[in-house]
Amino acid sequence: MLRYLTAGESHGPRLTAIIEGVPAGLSITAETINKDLARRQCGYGRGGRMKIETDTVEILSGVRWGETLGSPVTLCVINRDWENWHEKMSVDRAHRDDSIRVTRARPGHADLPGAMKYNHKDVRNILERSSARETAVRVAVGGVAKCLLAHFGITINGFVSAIGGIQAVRPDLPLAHLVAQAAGSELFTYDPSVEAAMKAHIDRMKAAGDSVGGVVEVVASGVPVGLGSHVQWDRKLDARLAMALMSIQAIKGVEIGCGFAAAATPGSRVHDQIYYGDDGAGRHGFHRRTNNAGGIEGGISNGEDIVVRAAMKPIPTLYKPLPTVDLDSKGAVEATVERSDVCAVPAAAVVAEAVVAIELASSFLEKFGGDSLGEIRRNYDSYLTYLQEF
Ligand code: EPS
Repeated sequence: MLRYLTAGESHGPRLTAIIEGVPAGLSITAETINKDLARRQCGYGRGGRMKIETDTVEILSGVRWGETLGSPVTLCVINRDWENWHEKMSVDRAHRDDSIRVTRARPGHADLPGAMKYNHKDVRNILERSSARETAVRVAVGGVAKCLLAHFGITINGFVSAIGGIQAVRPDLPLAHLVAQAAGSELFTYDPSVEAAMKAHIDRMKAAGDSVGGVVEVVASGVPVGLGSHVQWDRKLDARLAMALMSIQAIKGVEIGCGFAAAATPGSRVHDQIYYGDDGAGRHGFHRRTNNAGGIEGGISNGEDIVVRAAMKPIPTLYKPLPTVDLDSKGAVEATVERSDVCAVPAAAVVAEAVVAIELASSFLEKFGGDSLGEIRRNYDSYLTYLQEF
């Protein structure tokens, strides 16, 4: 099983993650991880911070001569903006300056509940850690997970499926086509017909000093039958994926497969019928011709693509701020305006890919676990042989 922690403030010197459970013998390079870090920085609707940063990962432990050792892997992403925050974010008491306290909590942000919980009279002490800047290093952790999964033919791809109520329709085309389409889209969407309308909506919201949410979709392909388990609540794969997705800043809803639509559809049209034989896509055995379950039944992967979606609320920092209450005076004021993005939904698609990859890699190691890649390969191959005979 993989486990990891992240540390770091948005305007501190760097973000750090320690991952434990990465098997020995896995090839990891910073270049592979950096491609995802660069994707996370893109997307229509991003703000000024992304012009300052060029996120790259530094691997500080657990890798020697390009391969993992089996020991904890430490990853680090530098915050270039730290240059502008040395004193304001200093660890040194001598730099304390109460005149720069933030006291006008933004509705929808962690500002007020965080300040009340941790007894801070400066909201910056909360917003620095609750910032979605933290997702940069989570994407780096996801990069390691993706490397592991790729060895076993598992790919993870994220898309934007809605922006501010404008719904993309997933074309009935092979996954590779959708991936290529999204890669060429500033909104990471697979539906070119709605892209102009989505951008126009973001522009309108920006002009109005407002912000925009949306929906991201992640498709994991090549996942074998049998990850997760029905036997205990915290071993269910869908439950784990939901928690991972929900842990991304600003995510307010998660669905697996047809999700909420299943509640309004008769069972005869929700449940994916089971067939045996050639599936027409080069696989032989049990398969389905529909995938309303999103690749998971009873908390167990069923061999179909895993399809999950997450709803992102609009970012709480509004350039036309909402009414709030000042922490000191308790008087009505306008919320603080921190530099922010109008829309970070495309970035959230990359982050969602990362957290799905981490959960799948963790479940994969739980099932086929071994200390080295070779040992996992032997376990996996013998499982595939067993499945063929099932
Ligand atoms: C982000 C960095 C942040 C924001 C955004 C995401 O940078 P800064 O606060 O310096 O502008 O752009 O974070 C938020 C929207 C938020 O509410 O915290 C990033 O690296 O993704």
